Amino acid sequence: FLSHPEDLGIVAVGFSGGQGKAGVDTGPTELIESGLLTQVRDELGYNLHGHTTVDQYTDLVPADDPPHRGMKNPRAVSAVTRRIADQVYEQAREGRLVLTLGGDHSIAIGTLAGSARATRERLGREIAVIWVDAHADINTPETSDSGNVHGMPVAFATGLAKGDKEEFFGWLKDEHRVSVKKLVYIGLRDVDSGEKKILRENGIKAFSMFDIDKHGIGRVMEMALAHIGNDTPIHLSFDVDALDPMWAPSTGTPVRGGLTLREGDFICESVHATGSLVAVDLVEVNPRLAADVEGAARETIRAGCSLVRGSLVYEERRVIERVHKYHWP
Ligand code: HAR
Ligand code: MN
Ligand code: MN
Ligand code: MN
Repeated sequence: FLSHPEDLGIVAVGFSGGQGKAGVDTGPTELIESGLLTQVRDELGYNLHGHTTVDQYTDLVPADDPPHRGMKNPRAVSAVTRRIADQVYEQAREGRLVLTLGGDHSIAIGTLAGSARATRERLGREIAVIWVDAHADINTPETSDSGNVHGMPVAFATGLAKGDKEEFFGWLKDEHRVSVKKLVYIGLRDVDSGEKKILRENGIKAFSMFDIDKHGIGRVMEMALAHIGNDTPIHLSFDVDALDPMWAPSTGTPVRGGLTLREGDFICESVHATGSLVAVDLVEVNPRLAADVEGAARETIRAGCSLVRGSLVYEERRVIERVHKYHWP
């Protein structure tokens, strides 16, 4: 689906307003400073385009941003995700694979909007979404207990939650939306009761940690990709908290009993191997957290880099790459 598979459009999002913990806005800087993008360019052979310096979106964050329908920072998150949607769209419409580095997971409102719109315009196709996360992030403003928008992006992206005014996600139109029928979850283990109801009522495909234990990650990926169907453009949105805190301790809402790093890498590699990947998000890396654990931030960044690399490795280079990646950095 990519007209330039060797070209990568980068969107680096220094934004934390979808949740309450400072520091997740420094995630992309730390990932980039650890060498992620130079590795992607020099070792994986991609040409880099787009926003390789981190955008803080300070011009879009109002001084006063009281809650709306229970959502915290609603104007800021709406305005920032709207900008991200344009940034992703600009890269995706060139036929480039788009890599977005977050930032909290609210930013996926923008990344999905941008890639859904570009894929519709460019190919006349709907994207499928593979959402890898401990959480379902499908609360509506009304079902959310926290009011944190990073727990709501899937609801807005699918239209299960609708914006009202322009400044409260009213800018999201049908062209930005994704279908619940082409959405697949992997790694779930902390889902709110209101979210379980939404998943059930909409027949949304979800592979929890139970399913991964039962079938193994290989079979789960076969089933997940079969659900999407061959020959469908795929947007992979990877929340680093899908990994067990053993591998990714520095994240805002860690949940025990998660994926091993190898299972996470396998998910990314399997999606890449379909040849249908059009966009990847890596979110919720917060280097400020778990500071009491020796090397926590370094290990989390290392894990994040590994996931991104797994999703980008050219097929013909994979065998060599497998040897490389465990010796890097
Ligand atoms: N479900 C809870 C809420 O709505 C927690 C969401 C946590 N989300 C993330 N992203 N860390 O997956 O607030
Ligand atoms: Mn090119
Ligand atoms: Mn998430
Ligand atoms: Mn999560």
